[in-house]
Amino acid sequence: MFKKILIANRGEIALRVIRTCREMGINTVAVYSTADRDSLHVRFADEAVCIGPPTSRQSYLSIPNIISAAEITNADAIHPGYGFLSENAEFSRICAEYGIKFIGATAEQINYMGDKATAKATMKAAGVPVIPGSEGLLESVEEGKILAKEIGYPVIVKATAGGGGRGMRIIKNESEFQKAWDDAKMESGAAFGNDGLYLEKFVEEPRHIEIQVVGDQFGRVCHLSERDCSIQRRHQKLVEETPSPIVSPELRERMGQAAIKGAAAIGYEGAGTIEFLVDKYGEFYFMEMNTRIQVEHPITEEVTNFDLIKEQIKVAAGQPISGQNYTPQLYAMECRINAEDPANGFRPSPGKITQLHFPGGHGVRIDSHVYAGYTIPPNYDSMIAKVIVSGQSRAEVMTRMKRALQEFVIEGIKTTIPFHIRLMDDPGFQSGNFTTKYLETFDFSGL
Ligand code: MV4
Repeated sequence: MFKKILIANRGEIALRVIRTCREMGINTVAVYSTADRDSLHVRFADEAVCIGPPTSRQSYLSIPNIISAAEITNADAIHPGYGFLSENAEFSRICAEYGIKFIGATAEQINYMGDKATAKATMKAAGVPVIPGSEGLLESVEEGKILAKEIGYPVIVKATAGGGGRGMRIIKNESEFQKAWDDAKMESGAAFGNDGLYLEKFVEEPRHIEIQVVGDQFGRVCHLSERDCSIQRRHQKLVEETPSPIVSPELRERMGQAAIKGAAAIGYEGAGTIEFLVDKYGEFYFMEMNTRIQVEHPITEEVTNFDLIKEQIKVAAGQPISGQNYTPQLYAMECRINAEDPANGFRPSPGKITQLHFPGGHGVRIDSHVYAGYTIPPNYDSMIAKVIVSGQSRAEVMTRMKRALQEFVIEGIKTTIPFHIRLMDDPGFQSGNFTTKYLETFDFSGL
């Protein structure tokens, strides 16, 4: 087992990793930018190293600074959390070169899954359902138009280097094709330095449902059921829940087996997520694979009674997983609390938290790094807490979530709490019958 893990991240996920390390008897090294001097991850870790100024590029994204911190503290592994360097192939490769275990995917796997057209081809070859479309990249607009006519409009062109909704264009008919193509090419070239595009049938009003998998060094992969992440705004998830209101035991089994096949095909080790779109007919299609721990992992932890960070660390250290797939017995939901003003376009609201009281009680878990008197720096993402609630039914979880959100006291900044309270009371959300477009027509006024 590792003796010392460096956590190459900040905020709640850095704390989350430190907590599990403590329980496992593993020493921890925090790294921090000068903006995070007063952060809890710095105080809770056994050691802390300053890695640069507030700008992410010069601190949490600086590979030389982080490797230096690992070297001087003699860390034998690095946990990257999510975001920052968690899916950076170069960082994974350099860690391996320095004999530091990267608790995440290999450089090869990251490159494979980071190129969406390659990922799709790999999954298709493994027998995972994919959305009808081009075989690999499109060579020309003409090829795209011919294919679109064949599969039928609407279609979508996507940047192979994209993901998370960047570099895509929906095309409703042939007259729109040229402009959409040019725009997507321009945008992806500028954003990713790679303007390769592929084409798919556009799936209208889908659900976003992802399967959590864990693989070990012995080639075993198991799945821990699904998370429904359809409640999003501009590709930012706001609420996640498990089990999904629309996933039957039979669909769960098929999606779980597909996810296992996909992960096994690339020899995946550690925790990963296979994202699917589910259409209105209940057909599911591979979308992307995330080779990291995700923000929403706690809902899976609550219903499975598994510590996913512990599983990541154990697997990275060469220990086997139990190899049991999981059937849900409980319900869990997560609301992301962001320092944003939901009544004003979710405008960031950094600043000092003057008063703070977290909710508690049965079935309530708070993962957060903030405290009364803490100043939220403007440099990083605006998530300040996750309220995770579990219970015996979806109705109980929603009631409990509303109760917990009403107990939450936070002053000095605006947060997304009023939005979440309104959502818990919303008949459309309560019905469980919603798609990824749900928030496009939601009333955010007066929150
Ligand atoms: C799609 C799609 C419909 N049809 N692909 C958005 C993020 C990126 N991972 C892929 N995305 C989509 N791909 C086809 N063929 C609709 C989306 C999409 C979406 C997917 C999941 C959750 C929210 C979404 C919001 C807008 C578009």
